[in-house]
Amino acid sequence: MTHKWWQNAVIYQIYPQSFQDSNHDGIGDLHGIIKRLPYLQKLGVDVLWLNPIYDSPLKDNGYDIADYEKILPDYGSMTDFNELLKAIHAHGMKLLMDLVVNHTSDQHRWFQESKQSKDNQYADYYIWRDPVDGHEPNNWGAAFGGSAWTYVEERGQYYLHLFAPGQPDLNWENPAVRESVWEIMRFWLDKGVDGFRMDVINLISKPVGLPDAPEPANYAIVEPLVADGPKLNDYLKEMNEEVLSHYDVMTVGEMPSSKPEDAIAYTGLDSHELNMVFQFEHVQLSANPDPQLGKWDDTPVKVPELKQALSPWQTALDGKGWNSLYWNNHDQPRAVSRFATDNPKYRVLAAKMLGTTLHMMQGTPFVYEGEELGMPNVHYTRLDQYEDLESINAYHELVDENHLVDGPTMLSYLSARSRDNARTPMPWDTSTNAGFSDVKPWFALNPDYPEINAAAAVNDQSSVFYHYQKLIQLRHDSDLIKFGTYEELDPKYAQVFAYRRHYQGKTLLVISNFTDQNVVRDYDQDHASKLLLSNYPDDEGTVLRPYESKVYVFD
Ligand code: TEU
Ligand code: CA
Repeated sequence: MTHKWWQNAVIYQIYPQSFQDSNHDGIGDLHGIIKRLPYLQKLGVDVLWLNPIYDSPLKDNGYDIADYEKILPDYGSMTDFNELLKAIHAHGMKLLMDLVVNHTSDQHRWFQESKQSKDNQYADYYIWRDPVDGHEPNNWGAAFGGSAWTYVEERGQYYLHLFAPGQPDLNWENPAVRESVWEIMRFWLDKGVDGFRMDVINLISKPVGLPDAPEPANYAIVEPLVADGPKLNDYLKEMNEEVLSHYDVMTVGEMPSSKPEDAIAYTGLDSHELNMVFQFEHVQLSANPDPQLGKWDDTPVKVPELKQALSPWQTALDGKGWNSLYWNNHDQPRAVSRFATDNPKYRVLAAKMLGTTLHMMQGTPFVYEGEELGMPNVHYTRLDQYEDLESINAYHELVDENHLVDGPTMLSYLSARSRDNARTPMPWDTSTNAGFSDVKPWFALNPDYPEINAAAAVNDQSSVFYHYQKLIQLRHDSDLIKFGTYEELDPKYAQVFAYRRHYQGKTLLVISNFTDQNVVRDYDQDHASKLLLSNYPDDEGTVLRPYESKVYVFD
């Protein structure tokens, strides 16, 4: 197999609203990103992925796009964008845009026209259905609460929205919709962007007949029913042939509910579809056993389950497709709090341990802003501290309307799982507003910023930042890390995540203690040729100290 540039890459995700304000309005913007490029270059990442920066009413923080070819004025202008792209390239990095085409905003002109009548140019751009016995066409629940259908008087019909009512789903069956999407993609690629992260791209082909889901038919139940639909492979092949194959770019498809076999079909070298997918198995662990509560729970992840969620992807895709690797993004709570600990005594060790565990796997690693500082969850205790519609709607629906859970319990679930944990502004230094802005930020800073911030990390050789810098360097320098096959060790053992990688006669051994206890475990580490990386200054062989993580080479 010929190696591709994105197999050598580490990608850094920027949540533009919360990265860096440059014009004193408390909102991150494109010039702010330009200002921080040297920091990202120092970290050593190759590619930046920006969450949506297009014109939007921001019902879902930009995942509701009103104009795909206009920059949100809060973030800047198209001139600013051109400048940003040039600056990213000048710093030796590449840029991925977020392509959100399962749905648009209801403010997009396609939808504004579509909803007027059944016979306008855009009438079939969305998924419209007649009422059934005066009700919604099926029982599907939407991701952000309520029904997935909203009625529109003018047409006497319902439209489908898997997410919020302000996010109507596009009708991919309509060739004109697909052609419109290809045009948007060419618009950005012709500007020189280096690829796309594709939002919920495995939801674009809906199941034939839109059948009812089993009750409770909430989004957690609906999603696997809609995911990986009958025409998805055809649409992706068409996209590849029409657009992607004409450019040297990379793509990553966000694919909730997908399984390794699906991912091989999408990312296989002969499939001509996408380059990699974001799988969800490891971030959908420890959902609530009560299906009515879906993702809302606060139980910690169990290590054997985590191994079982990650390892099969490593072995199944090896030589057949390609993995993405991530702990964090703008939809997930902070990894150190979720998978390890944010107890101040261990937080730095734990963040490094998680970084090592993931970055030594096969695939393209993604680092989410603040992860390189080991940022923890924000630990809100009141509903009015949240901004995210998913969190706020879920509270009202589950507590106030359906009485499925009491208020304090739901607040504990939100504190563990809310997307807002990841969306607090980036803490740059100890100055007022953490150097993010010189006015009050759009969303409160994590109060721990006087201690956890980028300046402190850059000034401390033993920080999480330098550990990530090292992980990135090691990957760049090593074909064993990039391409080695994966061998899971100790699958049932609850304290330690361990695996080997093999490539051209060399072996890498990765051992991570996920607990705050000393554990003794023998993986033959005493016979290694060398210790490549550790989060402790010395080595005690088979004794693994709290959150200790070590990488050995055998040649
Ligand atoms: O996320 C889709 C997704 O499957 C979930 O992570 C979702 O956000 C939610 O957590 C369901 O419980 C993508 C985007 O990443 C997310 O920010 C958007 O809100 C969503 O699509 C809609 O565009
Ligand atoms: Ca700003």
